[in-house]
Amino acid sequence: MQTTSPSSWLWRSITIAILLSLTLLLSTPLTNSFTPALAHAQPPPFTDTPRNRIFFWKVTYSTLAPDGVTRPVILVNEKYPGPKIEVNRGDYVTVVVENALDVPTSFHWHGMTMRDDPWYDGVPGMNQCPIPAGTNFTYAFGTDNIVGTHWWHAHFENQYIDGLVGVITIREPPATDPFLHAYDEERNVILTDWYHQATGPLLQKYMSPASRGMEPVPNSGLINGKGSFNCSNVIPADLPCAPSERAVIHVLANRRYRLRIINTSAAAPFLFSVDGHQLLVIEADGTYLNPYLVDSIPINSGQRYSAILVTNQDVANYWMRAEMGTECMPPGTNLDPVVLGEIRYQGAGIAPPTSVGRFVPTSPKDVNPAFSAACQDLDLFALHPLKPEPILEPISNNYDIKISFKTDGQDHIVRGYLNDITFDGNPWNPTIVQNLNDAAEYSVQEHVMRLDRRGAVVQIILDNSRGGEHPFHLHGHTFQVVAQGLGVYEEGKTPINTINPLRRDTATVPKHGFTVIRFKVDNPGVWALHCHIEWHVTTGLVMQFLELPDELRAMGIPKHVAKLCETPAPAGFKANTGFMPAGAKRQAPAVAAFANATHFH
Ligand SMILES: *[C@@H]1O[C@H](CO)[C@@H](O)[C@H](O)[C@H]1NC(C)=O
Ligand SMILES: *[C@@H]1O[C@H](CO)[C@@H](O)[C@H](O)[C@H]1NC(C)=O
Ligand SMILES: *[C@@H]1O[C@H](CO)[C@@H](O)[C@H](O)[C@H]1NC(C)=O
Ligand SMILES: *[C@@H]1O[C@H](CO)[C@@H](O)[C@H](O)[C@H]1NC(C)=O
Ligand SMILES: [Cu+2]
Repeated sequence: MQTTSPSSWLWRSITIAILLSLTLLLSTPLTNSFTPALAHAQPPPFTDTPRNRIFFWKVTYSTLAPDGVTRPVILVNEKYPGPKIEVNRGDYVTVVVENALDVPTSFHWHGMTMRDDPWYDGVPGMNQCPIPAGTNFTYAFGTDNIVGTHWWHAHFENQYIDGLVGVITIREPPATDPFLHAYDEERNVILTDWYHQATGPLLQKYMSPASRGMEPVPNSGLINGKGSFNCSNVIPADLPCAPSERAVIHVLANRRYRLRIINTSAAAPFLFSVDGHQLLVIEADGTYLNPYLVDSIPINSGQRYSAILVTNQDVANYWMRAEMGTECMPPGTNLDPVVLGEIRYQGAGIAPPTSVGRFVPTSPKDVNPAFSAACQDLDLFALHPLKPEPILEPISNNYDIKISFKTDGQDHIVRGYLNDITFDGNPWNPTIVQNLNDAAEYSVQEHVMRLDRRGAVVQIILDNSRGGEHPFHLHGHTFQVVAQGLGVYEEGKTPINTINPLRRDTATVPKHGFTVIRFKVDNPGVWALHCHIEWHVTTGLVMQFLELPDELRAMGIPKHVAKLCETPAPAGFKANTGFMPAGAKRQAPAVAAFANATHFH
């Protein structure tokens, strides 16, 4: 077992900082020139006392042509990607959302554990009722013990595919930042797949017998909200299309850039690389790592990595490549699977790069078996947190979750199942509110698992031996990834990562494989476990943990959160299925059950 003493942690941090600055820099002199034009907006200064940081967001319909093709979108403050939340660890974040749409919405803060703030996790039917059209709602959450690269996105129906996404960066105070001296500047690299149609029609087609469960295939991909689609290939041909510019990241030679790489895809996994350069991975989903050098990074929907790019090559322009894992996706006819952006060295001019491919290792010691097969994460056994923690044991609750897709034979629509349950909750009757009522009875399809004992260790075996890949995300926790592989997990036989396993919040369950995660019961709330392929959320690949229900009940619920549930489901929304397309069965929302609850504060 590894030590976790603070002195060891400090020692490791210092060693790594020194090693990084030496190994990365000695070969090339550091230039001290500073070009104001390249400087990004300054992050908030560090303060001794945490601050409340307030953001005002207006959610509206708009139109946008990020890859040249004009389409309807939904935006926050008219921005795509949406406004960035950048705060210091320990700050309190307040987001005032003005919903100027004619439909409800809600927001989830992916990577925030929402300790003490479980009502603001943003999942209708679990933690809140949707924010009604034309009203305001305020989210508020703390960031104690959280650092790194995260993101926010809408969690109502499939609105995030239509543009409701953005970055959350929680900065580490310099005094404790192990990588403070490992990089000079930072840049965001936001990757996404992109559709030329709004989600509504795509969803209607997907949730019909005709799709036979084939997910809508994206048309292109974007880096930092920019792409360049070939207008000759637009379908239908009369969609407005004009040439557009790719994302450009400006850099100076001989500097070190922390790239915060975030995959906000609805469907496609990407392989990210920069021609001619290697990448030193230092963070996964908010967990600092022992630095790990790779040529490319597979990054699945919902996942984040920070990697240091050293601009030690010839002064020139280089392609950034985000290659969609088409072998992990249904076949598409109108897809450009390689999304390009530019790394532009200062002094290299503006001609497009002529670089032709990913970094090619020249010596065997540079060869990094980054991932063992297509549609998988970076090698689990090669990534270890910088601050070691022992594997969680002994296991108190073991869940074997089988992932499958099938039709129920009634309507011939293919749906996703976790242990033969396809999720079907009521957004207007959330679990957190039902829990206030001691006699709450959850339906089978709400798929609620109770975790009653504080300190218990939960193991979840995600068994996907029969299907395609799924990036699974757990709300409210970072989990340990103790095993991942192909075939079927066998207790006692399959090797598990017992030494300082990776901790993150989104892990890929490989095609025809398994992933095993563990976490400790210590955070009262209602936490979704779901596939982050947004189409699979719609089709039922979702379940929920009701964690420490008694403590949660004693916490009550803020008045303005409870008030959300007083507005009935608008016409056209099927109140008992948050995740189904509009227009199906209609049903009144179940608000009466908690109308008189006494716990509201
Ligand atoms: C919502 O907030 C905005 C901006 O803060 C304000 O102008 C507007 O009046 C508010 N709307 C409602 C319905 O309270
Ligand atoms: C765009 O697509 C057309 C038709 O497939 C092709 O002929 C043309 O070369 C493409 N243009 C570019 C810039 O790739
Ligand atoms: C992002 O996630 C999607 C969905 O799993 C995946 O298809 C795509 O390849 C990922 N992108 C990157 C850059 O890994
Ligand atoms: C709430 O309490 C009031 C007064 O006690 C009662 O008249 C009403 O029927 C109650 N509503 C529900 C939904 O139980
Ligand atoms: Cu999935």
